[in-house]
Amino acid sequence: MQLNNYFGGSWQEGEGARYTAVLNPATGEELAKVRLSTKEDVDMAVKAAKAAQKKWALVPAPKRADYLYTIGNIMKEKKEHLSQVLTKEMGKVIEEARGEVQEGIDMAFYMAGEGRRLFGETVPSELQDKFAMSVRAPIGVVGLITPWNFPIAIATWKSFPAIVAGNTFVWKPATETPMMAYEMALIFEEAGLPEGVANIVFGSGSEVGTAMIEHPDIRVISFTGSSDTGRHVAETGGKHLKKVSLEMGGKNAVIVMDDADIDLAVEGILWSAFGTAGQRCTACSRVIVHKDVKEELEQKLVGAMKGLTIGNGLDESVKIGPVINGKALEKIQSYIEIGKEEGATLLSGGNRLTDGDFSNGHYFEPTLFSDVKWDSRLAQEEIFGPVVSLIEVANLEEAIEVNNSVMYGLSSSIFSRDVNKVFRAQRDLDTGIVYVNAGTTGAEIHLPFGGTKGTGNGHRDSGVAALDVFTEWKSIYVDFSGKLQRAQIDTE
Ligand code: UN1
Repeated sequence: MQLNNYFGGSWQEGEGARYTAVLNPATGEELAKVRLSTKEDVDMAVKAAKAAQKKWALVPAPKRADYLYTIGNIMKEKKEHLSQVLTKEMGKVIEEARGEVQEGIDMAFYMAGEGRRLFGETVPSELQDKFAMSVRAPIGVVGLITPWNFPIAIATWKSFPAIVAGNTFVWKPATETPMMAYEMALIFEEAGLPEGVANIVFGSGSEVGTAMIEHPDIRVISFTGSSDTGRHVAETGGKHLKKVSLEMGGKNAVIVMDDADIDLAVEGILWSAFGTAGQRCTACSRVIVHKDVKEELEQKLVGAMKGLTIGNGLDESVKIGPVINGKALEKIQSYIEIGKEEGATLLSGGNRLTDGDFSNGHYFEPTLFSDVKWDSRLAQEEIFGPVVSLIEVANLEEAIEVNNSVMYGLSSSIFSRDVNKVFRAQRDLDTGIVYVNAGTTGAEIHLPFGGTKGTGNGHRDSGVAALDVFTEWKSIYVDFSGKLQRAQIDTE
């Protein structure tokens, strides 16, 4: 199978194009070849998007939304197929793949509902016989750059609000997960989405991503990915005066207080730290624990971790799948060494799995370090793998301070039965998402998703906030007095 650019409603075969292999991270099997697009390809995709945009913007929003209802229904019908492809391509276990596809379906119906809202504002004018309002206007052609860890959900977070708001888009999915983009293109076609509304290019961030950001006809870049790439997107976007929305890393913590339900906390930590093999921006990678319950938590966590089955995510009994590729494995391994050098205690895991069935995939044991210093590299840097650091604290104030000590601010959580502690924590934890008595993952699509500090640049995916990225506020004054009235001028 060969995956090609998709624009103007058709697949672009292209002579002499370069391709790279898409590999199943669980088995090493080649699933497809994906085209490495060029700057010229980006230009053609933008042309197709631009040619379609004016007409698309004139389609009334409730009618644009009808396409999203159809898309959501097709995704529902294809849910199992999409989940299977997702697990094969990305590695996450099938139960989580189904969850991710569901997230996309939810987004389709949620944003379809926005087609009948897209609320603006009417406000009184300071002049008599003058009407003032602000409406959300489409922006034009928007660029979407999405990561491999949530190849379908994050694509829907960006493309569906773009569609309902009257934009057309050029989308560059991660090179590791182009098959999900191919599947989405098939769904767009089946739904009858007009040609040129959805356009897809593949390839590297440095070549294709940069060409998108620099393209004069792309007005918005919505990016989710690593902090390093995000910084480049912001710099290049800034130079070209683009509206840039960034969603980047996390170093999310679960706080466990001395009055917490420890068994519940263990479940929350396991799910949010080791689900998706720790490859979520929202993954728990620090546990900040009150000293009085540290030992109990350690024992229970180590015990529970032994019960986590590792393997190919297509097997329903498997809880932890592979990580995405060899490079990710190397990075994780390097942090194991860093942790040891920094004097942390390795309580469980720490190794790559290479025997038998594991030999062709990229498997890493769930790993728990304890006695980690809050300011060590292990506790401060994003690892993006199944590695958790336990940090001991003496009280809530210290827990909050440690939580806030990292450069990121995506998600945080507190386990406590004390309502005063919980309310103090939700106010003082400096993250865009806070959970009480639940792990750090599992955000729902109708609430804003994003983080403070180094996680982003103030924009949000999901929820009604996503529309702020994909619309421009337009203020309109209608004077029906029949004479020239001047604001701010004292005419008395
Ligand atoms: C991500 O890891 O980038 O909140 C997205 C969650 C999921 C989305 C994660 N709903 O964990």
